Amino acid sequence: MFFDYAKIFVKGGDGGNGMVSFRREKYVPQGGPSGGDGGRGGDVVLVAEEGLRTLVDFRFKKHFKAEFGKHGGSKNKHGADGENVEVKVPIGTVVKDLETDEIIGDLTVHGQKLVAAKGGRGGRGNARFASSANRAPEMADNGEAGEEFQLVLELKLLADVGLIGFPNVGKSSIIAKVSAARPKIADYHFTTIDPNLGVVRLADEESFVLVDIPGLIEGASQGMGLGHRFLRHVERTRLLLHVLDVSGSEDRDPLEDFGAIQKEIELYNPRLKERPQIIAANKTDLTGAEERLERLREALGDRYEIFPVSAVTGEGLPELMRRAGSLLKEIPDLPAAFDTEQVKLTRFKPEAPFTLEKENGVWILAGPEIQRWTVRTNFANTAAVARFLRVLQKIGVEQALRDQGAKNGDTVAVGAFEFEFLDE
Ligand SMILES: Nc1nc2c(ncn2[C@@H]2O[C@H](COP(=O)(O)OP(=O)(O)OP(=O)(O)O)[C@@H](O)[C@H]2O)c(=O)[nH]1
Ligand SMILES: [Mg+2]
Repeated sequence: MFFDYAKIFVKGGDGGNGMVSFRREKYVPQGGPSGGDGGRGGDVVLVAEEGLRTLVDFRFKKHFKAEFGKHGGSKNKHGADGENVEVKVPIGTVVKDLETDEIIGDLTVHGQKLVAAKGGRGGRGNARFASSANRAPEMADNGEAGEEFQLVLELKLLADVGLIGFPNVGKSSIIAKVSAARPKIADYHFTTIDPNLGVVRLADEESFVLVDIPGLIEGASQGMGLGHRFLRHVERTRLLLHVLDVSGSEDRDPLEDFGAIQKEIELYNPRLKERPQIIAANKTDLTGAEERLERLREALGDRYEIFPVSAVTGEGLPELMRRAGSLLKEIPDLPAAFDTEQVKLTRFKPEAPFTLEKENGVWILAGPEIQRWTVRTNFANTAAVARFLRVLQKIGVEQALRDQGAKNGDTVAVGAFEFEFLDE
C-alpha cells in the first residue's frame, strides 16, 4: 500500500486580553468597572473535501494559523472573535499528532470537520470581577494562547490513472517527467517490477495519482510475465493511459501492440473493456514516428483520443495530463476503490491538569492547564496572583505537594513565577 504524507503546523488564534477600565461620570471620580472581555481566538479546522485526491498541496503550504481575538475595550466593549481557518484535505485523510503518533481523527465523509487547534479563550474584563466585596476590581484576565500542534497527515493513495503498455514503451519515463516519482528507466524489458505511484499536480487543489504499471505482454491474462499481479493494479484505476511506442524502435507496430494489450485486459476482466482509455503515442522525437502516428490516428482516432508525446523532451505531456485530469472529473469513483476498514474517530485525550517534579530542591509545576493559567494571569497584579493560587489549590496542587513530601517553605516554580509552599 502506498501512502501520501504531509507534515503541517497548526495554531489556533490567541484569545484577546480583558480590559481594566472604569466608567467616567460627571462628579464621580471613578465610576463602576467597565472593562470588556477579550475575543476568542479562531480555530484551525480541517475539512474533508471530495474534490481533492492527494496531499501534494501541503508541499507548498504547511503553516496554518487562525486569527487572534481582539482585546476587550472600555465601556464594556467585547473584543471581536478571531476568524477560523479552514484547511481542505482529501477524504480518507488520517490525522496524527507528530509528537505522540496518536491518531487525532480520520476524515471519511465529504464536509466532515475536525478542530485541529482550538483558539484561546478571551480574557475577562474587570467588569466581570465586580462583587459586593470589591466594587472596583483592578484586575482582568489575559487571553489564553491558542493550541498549537505539529500534525502528520496520511492518505492511502489510490491510483486514478494507470499507465499500461508493452515493456520499454516509456511508461516509467512518462511518470518520471510528470511527477516526483523516480523509477528506474532502462532500455530493456521489465525494468519496472513493482508499480510506482506519482502525484500529478495540475493546479491548486487539483491533482491526481498516476501509477506506472510494469509492462504487459501477450499471455499476461494467463499469468505470463507476472501478468496477473500487474493486471490487478490496472483493475483498480479509473482511467487507463495506454502508452504506445510510435517510433518503431523495437520493430514493433503500435497498432498491433494496442490490439494485443486490449485483448489481454479484456481476457483478464471483461469489465475493463468499459474502462475509459486514452492513448499516449510516445517517442515522437524519433524519426519515423510521424508516419506511424498517422496510421494510428486513421485506425483508432475515431474511438480514442490520441496524444502525441515525448517522454524525453516532455512535449505533449502537459496537454495529456490536463486531459486526464478533466476526464477524471467525469468518471465516478470505483465502488471498491475505498477500503471500508476505517479508523474510528478518536478525540483528544483529556489532559492531566498538571505535572509536579522536584529539581534541585525546587518543585516544578507544569502542564497544559497550568500553562493556560500562567498565560491568563497578570503576575504584576496582586488580585490576579491570589486568584491564581486559589486555582492551584482547587485543581489539587496543594494536595499533590503535600503527598509528595513538600515541606513548609519549599519553593514552587511555575514558569518564571515562584512562590513559597506554606502548609498550615
Ligand atoms: N527517444 C525516446 N526514448 C524514450 C522515450 N521514452 C522512453 N524512452 C526510452 O525507452 C526506454 C524504456 O523506457 P522506460 O521508461 O524504462 O520504459 P517502460 O515502459 O517503463 O519499460 P518497462 O518498465 O520495462 O515496462 C529507455 O531507454 C528510455 O530512455 C521518448 O519519448 N523518446
Ligand atoms: Mg518501467
